[in-house]
Amino acid sequence: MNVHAPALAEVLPFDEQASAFAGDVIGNLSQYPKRLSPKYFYDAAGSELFEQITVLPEYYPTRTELGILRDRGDAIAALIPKGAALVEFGAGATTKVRLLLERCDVGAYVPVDISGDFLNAQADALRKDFPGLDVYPVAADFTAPFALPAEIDGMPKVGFFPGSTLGNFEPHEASAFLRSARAILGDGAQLIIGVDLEKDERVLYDAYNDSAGVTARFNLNVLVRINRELGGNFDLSAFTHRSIYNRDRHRIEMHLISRKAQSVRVLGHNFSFRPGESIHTESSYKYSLERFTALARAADWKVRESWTDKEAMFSVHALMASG
Ligand code: AVJ
Repeated sequence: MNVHAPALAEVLPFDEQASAFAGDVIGNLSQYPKRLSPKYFYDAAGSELFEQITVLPEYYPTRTELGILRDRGDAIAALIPKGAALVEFGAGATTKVRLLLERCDVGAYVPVDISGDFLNAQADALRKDFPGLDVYPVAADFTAPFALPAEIDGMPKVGFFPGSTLGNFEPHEASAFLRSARAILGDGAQLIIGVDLEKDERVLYDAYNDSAGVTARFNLNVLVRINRELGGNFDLSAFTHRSIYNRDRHRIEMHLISRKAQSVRVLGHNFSFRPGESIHTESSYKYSLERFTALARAADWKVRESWTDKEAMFSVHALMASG
């Protein structure tokens, strides 16, 4: 469902990103069950909360993936051809890519992210620490097709997609993303990708229900953002954070549960909630090595090498374009 421009013009300096956000929110809250896309968690406050999540004792993915990139960094870097263009899908903190850049001789680094401001700050920091590295930031939503900068034409391409962001996609979207990355990077490309693994349910549960309540604030922040950017009137105290592991679908689900019967207005639309009704705000799929390999193959990638930590909590894969 699309929001009409005149309805938005009253509340917002109208631009494309705001309009996509508005359209998604109105459309997704109009459905049953209600949902919101996890890509909207990451405004400035949400990105800061996510950084806090990554260092929580219960949240194992970030530190485990960093451990793999450190311990196996030389083997991973050895797969990256000299002079390759390293294209990072969704560039957050630069900690992970630095582990690769320190170990290989790339021709260019291309961070792709929806948030342009963040990208430029990050590009400047990298240029300072890696003098001589050509950085070509691309401000784009990497879940849709985008063009690579002409400067990297002719360089071998290596994609980098850490953080198990793939887990946020529904299986059909994950497969579409892998295909689109394959098309964007082209023949002969590689993709280094971090994927969170299925494991003990208690460990999964705790990682998304931390005792300090940071994940709850992260989840609720999307309502704060709707209130601010779309003139919504969500009462934060009337919603509770809940994460559950859905075993049949191999995924953590985050929800915001309405504590009471209530009605909320966003951009002139009314949304009513029953007591206990949920907004499904995120799915975080957990893969087995077999299911990930099958997914990659179906999207014309071949698994060249895979690495996990000792306890097989998290995995990093080097894929090669096939087909
Ligand atoms: C950034 C999508 C990998 O799913 O673990 C962390 C986001 N959500 N805690 C994840 C998140 C709640 C995270 N990803």
